[in-house]
Amino acid sequence: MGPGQRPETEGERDLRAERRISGDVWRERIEESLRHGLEAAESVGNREISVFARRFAPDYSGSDTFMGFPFLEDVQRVGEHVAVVVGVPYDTGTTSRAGARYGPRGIRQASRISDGYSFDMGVDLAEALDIVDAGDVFTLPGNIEKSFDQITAAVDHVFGAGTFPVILGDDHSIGFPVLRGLARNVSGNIGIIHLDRHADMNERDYDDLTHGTPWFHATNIPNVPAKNLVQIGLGGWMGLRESIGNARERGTTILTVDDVDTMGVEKTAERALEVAWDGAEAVYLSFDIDSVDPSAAPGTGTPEPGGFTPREALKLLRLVAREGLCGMEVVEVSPPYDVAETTVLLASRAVANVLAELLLHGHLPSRYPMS
Ligand SMILES: [Mn+2]
Repeated sequence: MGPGQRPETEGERDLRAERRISGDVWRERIEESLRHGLEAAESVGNREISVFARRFAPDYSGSDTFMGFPFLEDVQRVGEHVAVVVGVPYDTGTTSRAGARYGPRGIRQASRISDGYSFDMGVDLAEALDIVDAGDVFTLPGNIEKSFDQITAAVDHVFGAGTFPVILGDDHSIGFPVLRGLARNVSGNIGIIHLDRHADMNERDYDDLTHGTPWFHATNIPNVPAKNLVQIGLGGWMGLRESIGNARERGTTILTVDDVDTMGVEKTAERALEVAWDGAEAVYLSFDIDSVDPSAAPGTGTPEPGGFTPREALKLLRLVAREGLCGMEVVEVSPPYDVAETTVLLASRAVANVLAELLLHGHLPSRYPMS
């Protein structure tokens, strides 16, 4: 209860939560910056600032890892960490507006405006989570199959080492090679929670694999059954009919934006979790930024008016993360079409929300007590 007899507000709870954050990681970041970056000029009163910006750097400086998390130079050592950010700069799978190859760079840059603390979630990601940024997968813009092999190898490596992968995309074609990398390391079935305006379930798009084809091929993997694929936010005027036919035939679960309106975000999340976890051992989250309305997320390859508000999407992402996830991706972020960093900022917040929710519910280990 709050002061007097009324129920405690979220704000009051969050004020208490902040006290549990240790600050150890922040101090280490400062010490390392001072060791490597020289002590600041005498006139600078704040002695935590160094001459050369190192790990403690202002958000406008050039150092670009996600939220300023440590860069992992040697990916052989990824297994020493709980979670890892992996960029996939790639857009050869786009069929309309290209530019998603700049997605990872844009998301990282926008993420730097935060150093990892959220008041209303009561979580400091930098303090709580042992997470590193491994940089980008080396993709080959001229060849989709070779790029897919590179992506599968990267996901297989980090997930096989026991580290939670956060994939910054890229166009949605990577859904298939990412699942291929995960599926090798899971003995049971993997469910997929997929937020999108499009079904992305063609066998071929034009004549090739594109960002319209990932789930057709992913659900051909024996332990990635279509019955555990739930697709949320579909609608508008760009859904390829072949995809819809394939979704019907294979028995995926589709919830439109109107369904979410009618059911509410909480019931939608419940339904999504039921479907994705039905007999599954793990669940993967695929967040296509175009599931959010283009007024709030204009920087994307195939915008479709009528999508979620950022508040709906962020809440839905939190709710579906509560039962745990084996990894996540944010895709279709195309900075060249963005306006005032709206889209890249939202993408970075989506990642942060999911990571914080996983920590709060004990699905990723925290370095300080969450309650
Ligand atoms: Mn889409």
